[in-house]
Amino acid sequence: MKAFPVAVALFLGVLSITQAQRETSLRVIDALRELHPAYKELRDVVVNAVASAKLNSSEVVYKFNVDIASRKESFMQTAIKSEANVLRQVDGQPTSVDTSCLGFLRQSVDVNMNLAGVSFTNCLNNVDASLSSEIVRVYNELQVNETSFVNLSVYDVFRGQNVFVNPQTIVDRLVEKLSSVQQAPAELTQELSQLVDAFEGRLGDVRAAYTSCLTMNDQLLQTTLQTVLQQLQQICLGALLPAASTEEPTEGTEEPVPTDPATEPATEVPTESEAPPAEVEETEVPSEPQPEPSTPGAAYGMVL
Ligand SMILES: *[C@@H]1O[C@H](CO)[C@@H](O)[C@H](O)[C@H]1NC(C)=O
Ligand SMILES: *[C@@H]1O[C@H](CO)[C@@H](O)[C@H](O)[C@H]1NC(C)=O
Ligand SMILES: CC(=O)N[C@H]1CO[C@H](CO)[C@@H](O)[C@@H]1O
Repeated sequence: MKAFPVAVALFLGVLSITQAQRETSLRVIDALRELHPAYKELRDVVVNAVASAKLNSSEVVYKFNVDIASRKESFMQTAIKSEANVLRQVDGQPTSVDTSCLGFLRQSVDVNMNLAGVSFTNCLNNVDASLSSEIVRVYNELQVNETSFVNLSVYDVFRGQNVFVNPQTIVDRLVEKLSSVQQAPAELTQELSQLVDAFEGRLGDVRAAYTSCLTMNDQLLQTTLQTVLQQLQQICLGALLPAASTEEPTEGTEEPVPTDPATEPATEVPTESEAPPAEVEETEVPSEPQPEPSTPGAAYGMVL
């Protein structure tokens, strides 16, 4: 009968040590429960930040495309107006001027407009290639960052540990993890907006290259059209008419749409609505032959 209380006391002692140990093991689960919302929040923040960065780059692409279209339009209008101007001179010559000579000039104007059309397409092809590769690049960058952030494992703290043997170590690691998880988002957001800004900057370069491509081609066109006017006088023995006074005399200085005044094309851009530029967006391929080759100027008579 004497041994019994001792045995009981021993048993209770073992029991209480074991129970304390088990309490700590259960605290691991509490710590884990605390970590879960923090992780969820991190994932949400990352997903939102990445989505926001993607939306922002999408917006950048949209503005870029709008801008490219309006630059193209203004250069096209300049070309069309210049053509109309030269044809006005050619068509306005008195009957004493050799009509076949004038016909050659019309053909020359026509050919050079077609060449300008080729150049518009070439400039745009460069834009297309650059834009595609820039989009691929920025999406890759955004993808990389997303995975590298979300990859943080919740459960790697258990690796090499036993939840019943050394629970406190696990709890400590979880607490440490919690604080690192809570610090992550701020720097992520910053990194992402830097990526988007860099993307926008690179597209700015593409746009500048496009504008200078158009400008160079426009100068070529203007030169050839000037040559036609000289040929009109020198070869066809015509005389230049006085400057057009009947059409759009004053409004010509108004700026058209382009959004970015700093990099404006240096051409004087006609705002008005002479017929064509409704089908402006697409890359027109001007190679198909004119339907009526015998009277090349006829189609342009209406433009005047
Ligand atoms: C992603 O997970 C792997 C496997 O657990 C790990 O080796 C790597 O360090 C983790 N990367 C990051 C950024 O956490
Ligand atoms: C996206 O644009 C919004 C509004 O301009 C800005 O507040 C946000 O920081 C941008 N996000 C990123 C990741 O660039
Ligand atoms: C936080 C992070 O992973 N940032 C990376 C985003 O992607 C760029 C380009 O791949 C890396 O240089 C950054 O380290």
